[in-house]
Amino acid sequence: MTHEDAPQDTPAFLSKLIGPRRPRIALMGEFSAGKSTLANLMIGSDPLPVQVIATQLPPVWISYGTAPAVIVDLEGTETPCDLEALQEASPEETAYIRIQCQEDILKMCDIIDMPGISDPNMPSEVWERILPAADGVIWCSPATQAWRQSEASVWETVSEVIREHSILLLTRGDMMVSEKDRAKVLKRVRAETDGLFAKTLMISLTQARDAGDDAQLWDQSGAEPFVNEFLRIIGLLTDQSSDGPTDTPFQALRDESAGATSDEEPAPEDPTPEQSERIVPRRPVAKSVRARPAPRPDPEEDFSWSPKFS
Ligand SMILES: Nc1nc2c(ncn2[C@@H]2O[C@H](COP(=O)(O)OP(=O)(O)OP(=O)(O)O)[C@@H](O)[C@H]2O)c(=O)[nH]1
Ligand SMILES: [Mg+2]
Repeated sequence: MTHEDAPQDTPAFLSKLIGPRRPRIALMGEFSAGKSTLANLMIGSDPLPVQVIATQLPPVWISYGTAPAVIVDLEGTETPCDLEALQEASPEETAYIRIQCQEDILKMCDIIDMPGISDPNMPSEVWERILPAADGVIWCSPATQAWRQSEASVWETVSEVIREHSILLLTRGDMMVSEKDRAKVLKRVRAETDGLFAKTLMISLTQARDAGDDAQLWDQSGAEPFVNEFLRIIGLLTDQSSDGPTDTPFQALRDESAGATSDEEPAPEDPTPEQSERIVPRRPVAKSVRARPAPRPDPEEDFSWSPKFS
């Protein structure tokens, strides 16, 4: 079979995602598992309209920048869209909705908020076709009915390289009756998913969201170990660029950050000048908690971020 005869199963919109880029983390799980609440917790709710977090949409790809929202179709063609009218994006014809905002976490990675894996209103192709674009996944599963067969069978189809950069997050930790129950569920799910995720953790997204300056509630929510693991994975994904082939997107990003010039066009999903900023993961902290040293401190840059928890 010649190269020309090879099956072209990469959707056109994916082939158009070229150029330097940041790591991409997809938020996945069953319907109503907490994906959008997590996206909101990580990014901060201010720049995102209620529609983005409260309704069922095709994948919402959120990256750093100021470009207006667009609907990207399966060919990769972009159509400007009103944030108030995102519902008009037809799941069958939409690859993803692209939203940009200037929140610091988005200087480290793009976040793709996926529809639920067995949402009756969303054909599975809607999330299946964009999954190859992701470098890692945060899989949300409600602790009260954690890790169902339907979730396990989808996860089986995900490549090992993505799994190594993925977290299983048992949400609704606040709904567990006792500490003993929490430990029991965690133990069971960790045994069932052994080797399938970088880490399995329990969290209460609502407590983390509501913690604000309340360090105790933040600790209780289980958000801190999650943030640490998230930063570790982003660090890994960012570091990989130094080991991989020179034409990897991450390598291009590093070259730019080191001051090298590039002939490449800016990535279509992130055409802003901030593109070239060096990615230095720092420990995010709740407002009242003192920052600890960064894993890879860069004295020339004061780049840290503090997720919105209120
Ligand atoms: N008590 C509690 N409620 C939560 C938690 N996480 C999410 N919820 C609630 O669960 C509901 C669904 O959350 P979403 O974030 O919309 O879930 P989703 O996975 O994005 O749902 P779809 O996009 O419709 O598949 C919301 O009412 C959240 O407030 C949690 O940790 N604890
Ligand atoms: Mg959602």
